[in-house]
Amino acid sequence: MDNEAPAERDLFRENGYVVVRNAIETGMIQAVLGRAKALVSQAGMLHRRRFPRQGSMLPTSLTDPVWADLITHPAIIRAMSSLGAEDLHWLSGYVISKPPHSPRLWWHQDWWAWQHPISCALMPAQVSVMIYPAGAGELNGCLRVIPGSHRTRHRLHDLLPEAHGPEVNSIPHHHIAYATQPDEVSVPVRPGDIVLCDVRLLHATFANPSDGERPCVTLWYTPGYRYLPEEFKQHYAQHPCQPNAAGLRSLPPRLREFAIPAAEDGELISVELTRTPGKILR
Ligand SMILES: O=C(O)CCC(=O)C(=O)O
Repeated sequence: MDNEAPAERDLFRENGYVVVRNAIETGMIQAVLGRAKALVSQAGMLHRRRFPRQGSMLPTSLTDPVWADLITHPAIIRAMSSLGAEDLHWLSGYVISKPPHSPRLWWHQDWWAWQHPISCALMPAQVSVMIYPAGAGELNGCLRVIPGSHRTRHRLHDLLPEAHGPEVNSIPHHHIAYATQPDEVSVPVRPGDIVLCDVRLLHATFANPSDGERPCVTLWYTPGYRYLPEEFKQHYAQHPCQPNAAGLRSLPPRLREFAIPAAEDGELISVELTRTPGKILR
């Protein structure tokens, strides 16, 4: 992997995503699949109906042994360092289980501070790692991405509703937010593969017309915590997936170092949430 690092990094910088094949061993993938299925089976109908296209948004945490092993998995850390991560911390993570017979997920990107100059950095403030423990293909809802859209304006940027905003689930099915794009690339994966995505990348999924769930675990990391502006550090420290102060103290040191350090006492600086890129993205 070390010899490949520059190639991985160049691909990630250019396309906004990279796939690492066979990164996670079968035993770990089986544990992840079991844990994801258990969480989904416990989730009530109300939760699942809130996410008709994703299927669920069930939080993971560093205090759960399976999630802790996945979050700190050596293959993920290696992949992140090959992209240039210098001070890696885990932000959050969710089980997103796309239900049988569910429609496409809309095109969106997940960055939330487009007003800030950090939005133009070569290395994003956040990188997601997506693991599909049962695999995923075009016939059961795998990922679609628009390479390069993390740093270059795309016509969709001016046409999409706010990602994860209140109206996004009620856009009509013929809206461009679901449409096949001439420059899209599909990302089929096998169970041990991992997909690393720049938070700014436009992505969507195929529909899942199959009879089975298509589980995904999305883990969010910040690759350069020490370089983040103070208000971003404070924002991340308050994320509900992060352990509280007592939980943080109870973690073994190898896990604690992956958490976001608790915010220091003092004035809290608020961060504006701007989910749609303005002129900053050319
Ligand atoms: O389900 C997937 O494969 C991706 C989900 C996603 O992009 C999201 O929920 O923001």
